[in-house]
Amino acid sequence: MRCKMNQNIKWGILLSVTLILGACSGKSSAKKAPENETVPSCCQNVPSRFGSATQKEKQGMVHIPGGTFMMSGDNDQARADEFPKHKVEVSGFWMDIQEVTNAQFKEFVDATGYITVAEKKPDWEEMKKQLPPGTPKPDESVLVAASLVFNPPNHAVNVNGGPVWWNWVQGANWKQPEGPGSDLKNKENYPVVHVAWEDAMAYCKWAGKRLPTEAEWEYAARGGLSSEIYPWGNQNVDEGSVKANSWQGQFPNQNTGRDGFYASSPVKSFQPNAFGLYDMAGNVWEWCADWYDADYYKTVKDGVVNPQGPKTSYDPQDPTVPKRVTRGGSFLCNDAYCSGYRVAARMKSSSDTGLSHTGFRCVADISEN
Ligand SMILES: [Ca+2]
Repeated sequence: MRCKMNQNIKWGILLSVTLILGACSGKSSAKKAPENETVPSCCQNVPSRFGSATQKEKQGMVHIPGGTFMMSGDNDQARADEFPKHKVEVSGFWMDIQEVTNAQFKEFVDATGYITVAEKKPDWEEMKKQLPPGTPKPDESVLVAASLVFNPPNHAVNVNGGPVWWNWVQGANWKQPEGPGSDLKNKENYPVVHVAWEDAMAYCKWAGKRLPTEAEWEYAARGGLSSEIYPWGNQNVDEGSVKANSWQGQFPNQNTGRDGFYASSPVKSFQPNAFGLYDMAGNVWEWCADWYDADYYKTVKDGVVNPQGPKTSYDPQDPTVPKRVTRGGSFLCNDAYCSGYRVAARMKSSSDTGLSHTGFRCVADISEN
């Protein structure tokens, strides 16, 4: 184990971790995870019935006009993986105006019988491929259907000392977001969470859509602005009118609730950006289609058209675990921790990870009309 952490969350973290802004130092010399080696493709696992779902109308989506923009970090909060700044051209596409809600995900599950990753017992043979060689098999009591639930400490902690605020909770999943005993009553319009990347891919395919590329996501989040820090411009998230669902106060033990929400919030609770997109900053992280590679931007040619991301994953903080990009930040973000609500801020998570602050939205190609 690279990180010192509570035994109870150790394996949950191993399955997933990646919220790790500054959590554990990693070895940058590790080899990249070979392409197609460990993470099963979502499309390989999705039964064919999903592919035959009726194409949804563009209801609930907005047309994002194509164009060019300068991708990546705009202020001194930008991290190394956000550079260099480079010109990107993106073709027009449709994008969901909101994060996929519990009600929408229920419609998908009701129609297909789909079972999410968090609802299945982990497969040790697959899991150990993402762990350092020789890692012993955990106790069977840990290898259970579970997901990571935010569990704030009642005292200040070193946010760079490891993500100690996550609990591996048996029975936590999209239907029981806080674990057994919790439900979705009065949360139909909240973003679905505890969905792994492959769950998000399956939903989008069923809906006749797809996950956005990282470039599409950032282009859309900027809402036509140029080199601004947030979807609304440059005013700090904690200044002026409430702009997004983030964490106000001292993370992770004190939340003033200035924005009205301790945890996630109903979609469309805050003003949209200029493209009409809600919650592109804060609320829940959103899966993108791309693999995450900390060095990817260094390999991209200026003026690249519709980049699809790297062919392999590489996270120097966690080099054995292939990861996908997440964007937009969550209700747990604040400037002292991750500032994930910046339009350029990149995050990553392993494909099989479910978390109580991660969801998604879909896009669709114009050509699919
Ligand atoms: Ca909040």
